[in-house]
Amino acid sequence: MATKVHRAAKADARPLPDERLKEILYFLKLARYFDERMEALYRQGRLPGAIYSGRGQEGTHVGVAYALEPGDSLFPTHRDLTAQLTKGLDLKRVMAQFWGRIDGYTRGRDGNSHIGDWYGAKTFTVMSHLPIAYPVAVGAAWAYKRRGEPHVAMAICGDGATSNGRWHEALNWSAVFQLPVVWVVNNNQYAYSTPNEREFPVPTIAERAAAYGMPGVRVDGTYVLEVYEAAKEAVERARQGGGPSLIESVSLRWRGHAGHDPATYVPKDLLERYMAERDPVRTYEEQLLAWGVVTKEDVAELQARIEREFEEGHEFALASPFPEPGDVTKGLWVEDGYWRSEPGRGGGTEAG
Ligand SMILES: Cc1ncc(C[n+]2csc(CCOP(=O)(O)OP(=O)(O)O)c2C)c(N)n1
Repeated sequence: MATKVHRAAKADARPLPDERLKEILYFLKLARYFDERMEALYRQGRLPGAIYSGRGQEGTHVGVAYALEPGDSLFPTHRDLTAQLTKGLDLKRVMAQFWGRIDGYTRGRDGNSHIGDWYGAKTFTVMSHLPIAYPVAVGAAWAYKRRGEPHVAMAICGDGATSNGRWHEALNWSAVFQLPVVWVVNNNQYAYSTPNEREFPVPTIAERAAAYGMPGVRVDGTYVLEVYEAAKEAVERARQGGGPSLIESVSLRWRGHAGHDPATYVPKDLLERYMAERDPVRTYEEQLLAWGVVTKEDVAELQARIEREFEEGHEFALASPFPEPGDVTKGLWVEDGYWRSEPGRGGGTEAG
């Protein structure tokens, strides 16, 4: 069955130079391949810990993160590893993390996507309590404003997390103080098994922005460029002192909450429709082919590169040692006036 290209393939519709459009394709395809391979390894019993698929949601993850500059910060959830990779996380260290090894971002303390890289990619470590990243992003954005720094904070959560009081407090505070922050809701239409109509009494999440006096927009999360353009506009508005914005990006996840959840609560015909007609990776690839931005050979080369990088990451992870039990408190504390990012290796940031 032929797949529809989402938008008319018009030359003047390209929002970015070709090289950057190709880079977005790289991140989308990396996300999909990583997700599929990690699930296969998990099901074969070769990957310990937990996996949280973002399949079908790649357009949101890549689109929002790609709109940030290196000095901006991202406050993600367990679901947003692809957004973190787009922001600059190192694939090898991510894989070492999943196998609980010392080269992972938490140096072997965890075995899943509860990670971040504050001093490098500027992504804040994922915390379980949803949507706790939102109030922490308020703090970062407030600091940027008070110090006069030109940075923007962006936080992501799912639709279910918007029912938690912290979500509303964060939006309210950010609007009262006109903070440089972008609020992203990655709406996959279900919070675990609870559908949107049981989560909130208004038709969309985006329209809740009006209650906090900020712009709210609803975008098609299966079309990465639509997500990117909305995010870019919100990020630049925040940077120029225009305050916070809310972006609701709608898609449908192809997998359940985590590796153990078969998601039988999602209607089969809805899922099949999304998979056949609104695959964010395939439709974007087809769009770039239609625009002449890539050839079929370029796409094959990109795929081969991604598969090679995955294999290298896997080998790196398995070769990395497990942590020593005595390392458990290292890297968590100030030692000799420095925050230690690496146990006993020095080179940390001076503690204030
Ligand atoms: C405060 C809080 N309550 C419950 C949970 C358990 N929990 C983890 S994910 C999840 C579903 C969240 O749904 P949604 O916010 O839509 O995000 P999604 O998982 O679909 O990306 C729940 C209830 C949690 N982590 N934090």
